[in-house]
Amino acid sequence: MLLSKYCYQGKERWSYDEQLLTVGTTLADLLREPLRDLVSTIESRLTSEKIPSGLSSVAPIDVAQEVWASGVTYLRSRDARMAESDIADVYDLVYDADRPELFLKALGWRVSGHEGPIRVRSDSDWDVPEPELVLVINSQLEIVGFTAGNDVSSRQIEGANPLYLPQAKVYNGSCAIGPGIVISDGSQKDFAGLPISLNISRGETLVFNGETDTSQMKRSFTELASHLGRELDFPDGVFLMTGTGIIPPDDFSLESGDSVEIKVGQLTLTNKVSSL
Ligand code: DO4
Ligand code: MG
Repeated sequence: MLLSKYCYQGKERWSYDEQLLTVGTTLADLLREPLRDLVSTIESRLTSEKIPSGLSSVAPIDVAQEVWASGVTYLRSRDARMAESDIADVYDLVYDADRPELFLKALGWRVSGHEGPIRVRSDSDWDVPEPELVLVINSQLEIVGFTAGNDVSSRQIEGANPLYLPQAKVYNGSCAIGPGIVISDGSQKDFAGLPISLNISRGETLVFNGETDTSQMKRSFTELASHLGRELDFPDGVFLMTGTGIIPPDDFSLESGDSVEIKVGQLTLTNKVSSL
């Protein structure tokens, strides 16, 4: 079942599959509920209004949620970071450490949705998309669903010095999620072995494609969520990107106009690199 968000008649409206939820329903209203009550809470807010055809979804997040991210959770990411940096040890150490790398990626209002713009920084010339499964976590730190995400990053800036991580990761157009949130059935089996793929097209030409799946991750999703919530409360819920296992070759860099398609399980998130 898919929870999505639309802008309809000047109002933000959440929907569950084909039906709109009541005006005024926020994601926080849903993420304050325990997972066992989530579906009944959603159903209690269903209206008889269907999503009008032709309406495009927006990022399935509100201003009340933050997007956090995990890094170096796949061997492929550890190897790429070690290759791009003169200070390779930090990545090797964090890959094996008990404590994961976690960083604040975006506030809800900064996030692009499906078919929204993404960007590369004007002061960087080595930039990549990072296709990631994004956990949706409630106020009780339960994983209630997932969406697809793009942790657009500057390899040049992070490679120059790991202390530049916030500048490599956090800038206008660096975070996209969507198109909607797949609600968990509570068993976690809906997250196991999920395929993830990345296709990058330049005009009509496919310039990169790669695949992985979530079984390649070094850490478990519950481990990442519990580390995030150790000393931070999320009364309105939070999103957590779980790291990339797909990295284009070192001579590849994103360009304006490139179209980036990320698939995570049944979800497809597409974004174009804007020139603005
Ligand atoms: O330390 C860099 C972060 C790496 C990252 O974002 C990832 O592995 O996905
Ligand atoms: Mg990442």
